[in-house]
Amino acid sequence: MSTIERAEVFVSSPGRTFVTLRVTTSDGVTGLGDATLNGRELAVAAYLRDHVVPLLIGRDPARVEDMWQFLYKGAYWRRGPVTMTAVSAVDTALWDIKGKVAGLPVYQLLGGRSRDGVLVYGHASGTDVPSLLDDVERHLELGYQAVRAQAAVPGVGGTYGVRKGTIYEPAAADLPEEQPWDTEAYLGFAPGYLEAVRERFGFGFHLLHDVHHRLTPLEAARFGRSVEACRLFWMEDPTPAENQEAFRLIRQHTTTPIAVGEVLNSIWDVQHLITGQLIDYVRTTVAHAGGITHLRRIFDLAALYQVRTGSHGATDLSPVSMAAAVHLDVTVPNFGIQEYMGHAAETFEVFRSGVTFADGRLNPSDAPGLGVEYDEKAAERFPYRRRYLPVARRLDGSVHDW
Ligand code: GCO
Ligand code: MG
Repeated sequence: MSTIERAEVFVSSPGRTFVTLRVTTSDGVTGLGDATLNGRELAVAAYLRDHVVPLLIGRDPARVEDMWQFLYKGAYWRRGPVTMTAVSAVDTALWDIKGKVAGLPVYQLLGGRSRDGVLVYGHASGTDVPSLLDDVERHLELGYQAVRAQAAVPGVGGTYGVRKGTIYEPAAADLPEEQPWDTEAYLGFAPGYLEAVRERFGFGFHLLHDVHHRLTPLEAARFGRSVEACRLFWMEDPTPAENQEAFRLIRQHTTTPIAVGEVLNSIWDVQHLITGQLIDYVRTTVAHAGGITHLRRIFDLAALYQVRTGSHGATDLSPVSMAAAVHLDVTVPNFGIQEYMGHAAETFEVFRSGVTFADGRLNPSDAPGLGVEYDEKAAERFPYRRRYLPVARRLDGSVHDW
């Protein structure tokens, strides 16, 4: 029997920080997992190195489900982003190994294709409305069939979702930047630019918008209603999801679809949102919600309630989890859309991914496993650099949801 011989944790910052797990079997087969938790990367690296890697050695890499149960139930302390990101990395690496051993791409192990490609949405943003419109145009020219639109709110410095360089990356400073937030200014401004996008480019593509947990349920209801004529594909994270009943209030007032889940990490965290039909799209990801094994379970629960998938795919998900996401997305019956922000050029010096983009869709590679390689030597050129997500403060100085 082949056993797990080695598991290594790599931390590097090619463009942004990534934590990568590489598992090697006694037959010399390797598997990769993404263990990146934006701004808390080293906690997951330590969880893996100190508490998980010693448990893997000598075990059967083929027992993917059993390993998930062993790490999840065996820790006693359940759920939470650090634990679940670590479990995800191991699970993803074992699926990669299983595919390589079988000589099949992971999507074939998951039941094969349900669709020809994975619809993605790209990120258009602007420091003002004209630059947002230019960026929407650029995305449409690149072939995107779905575009998220965000513009800086006048007078509100550092609005989330607005790109500074070529790639949007909110974790930009060594210590958290503290940015002002004004809800009334946002509510007075955002519906207008979404209307401007529809006015200029029409309805022949999907339009999305991320509220980034900034509103109260009633404000979110007002926002959702005010943009109904724009026929959004979704409004994302309209209010924080700790109090899930809050979404019922939003729903009672608007038909704008709701997407939630990028910060949630287990089926129990989304159970009420799904079974109560309080959301339309579930945004949990491979990297943060327990790997392919657990995410598939979440998606199956969602299918029972006509909730579709819309996984997080920001720059803080490495090409390893993007590849895993695409393998899963191409198979699930209730797929909705996949976020695709792309990565900086340096990231691809370290990760070689076989995922391809054409006509607004992603496709997994047909190489055995996930089809991603990690270049350890190249990674050494990009030592770890600490970076934190910003913190938002209301005009009176108190902390707001970021
Ligand atoms: C999204 C997100 C991100 C997050 C980031 C936090 O919808 O893609 O909201 O941009 O802010 O992933 O780590
Ligand atoms: Mg978001």
